[in-house]
Amino acid sequence: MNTQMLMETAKAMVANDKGLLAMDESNPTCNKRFAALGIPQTEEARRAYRELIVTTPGLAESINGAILCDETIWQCQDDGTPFIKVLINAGIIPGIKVDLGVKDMAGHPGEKITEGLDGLRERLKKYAHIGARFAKWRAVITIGTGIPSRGCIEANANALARYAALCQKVGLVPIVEPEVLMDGGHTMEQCFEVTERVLRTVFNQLYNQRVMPEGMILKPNMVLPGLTCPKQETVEEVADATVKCLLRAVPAAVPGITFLSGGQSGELASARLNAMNVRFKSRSPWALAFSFARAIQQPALAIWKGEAMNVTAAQQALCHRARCNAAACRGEYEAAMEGV
Ligand code: 5MM
Repeated sequence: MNTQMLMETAKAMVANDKGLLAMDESNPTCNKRFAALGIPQTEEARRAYRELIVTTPGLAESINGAILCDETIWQCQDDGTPFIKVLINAGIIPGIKVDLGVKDMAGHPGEKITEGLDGLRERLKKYAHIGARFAKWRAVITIGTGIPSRGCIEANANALARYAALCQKVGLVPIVEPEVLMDGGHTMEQCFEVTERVLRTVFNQLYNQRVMPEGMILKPNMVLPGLTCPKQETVEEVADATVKCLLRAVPAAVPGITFLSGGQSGELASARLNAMNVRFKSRSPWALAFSFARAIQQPALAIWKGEAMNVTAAQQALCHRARCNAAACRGEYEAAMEGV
């Protein structure tokens, strides 16, 4: 394991108050987003959309790294240049989503387990060989009646830790993504309790599997009330609860925390991340940054609609959301930035 290289890559992923762009939707997820906007669900449409993203002028001013999926990492832009090379030339570190998706967990009604450990070490070597510098694996935890169960949390945490250990062995920085879903009517307090329990279990497992915390990135959910909970806390209350929960469970040796957006609107995700940095940046042990997919991409996708003539406007929208989130990493985002 090249510990120095892992530490340098992890630091670079959250350096200079910038974050990560998640563009790693699996084909079914990408197709779902396309279908909602009437965009054809073809390999060529997905390639054209990803070309729009990676060729966005100025993206590297706000984004340190981009997470690709397996289909995208082997694709090229129109002139034949591989996307991975386009990103590296732009100064953006390429990474790869390596889990094989979530499946119903046997014996655990309503709960999910992430698959993809079989054959992972060979796949990781191939990705590292073509230039990927980090990887990502997502586990999904649902809050509901009697769930999450201990069995579900422990199995997912163990898979995350085994994935992370394999990544570090081949020199890839693992992004560890345990997502407590926003769906449901649970309170913010319930989300806090579950998120703390999940993170403590994940870091125990990471320790057991000898994962070096300095050479990884955590991608958690923010601590939020469920989408249908009648009480929706303020931006500041969410920021306080999220950082309090992370301070309890995440070692200070981890260089960066890059949040997922999980279905929040772009504006709310930026505002909440901003509030965390306004209130805690000077005393936070880790960089507090972003690794959003929908909260960066959604406006651009809605403008593009699969039409070549909309590419420039869509790229401007993408760049705008990326800039808003970089401003949030500095604690300088304000609502007035929207609508510009
Ligand atoms: C939670 O999803 C991750 C962050 O995206 P949002 O900011 O939109 O919540 C995202 O990286 C996700 O893991 C990928 O989109 C891949 O998901 P699928 O389900 O397509 O594998």
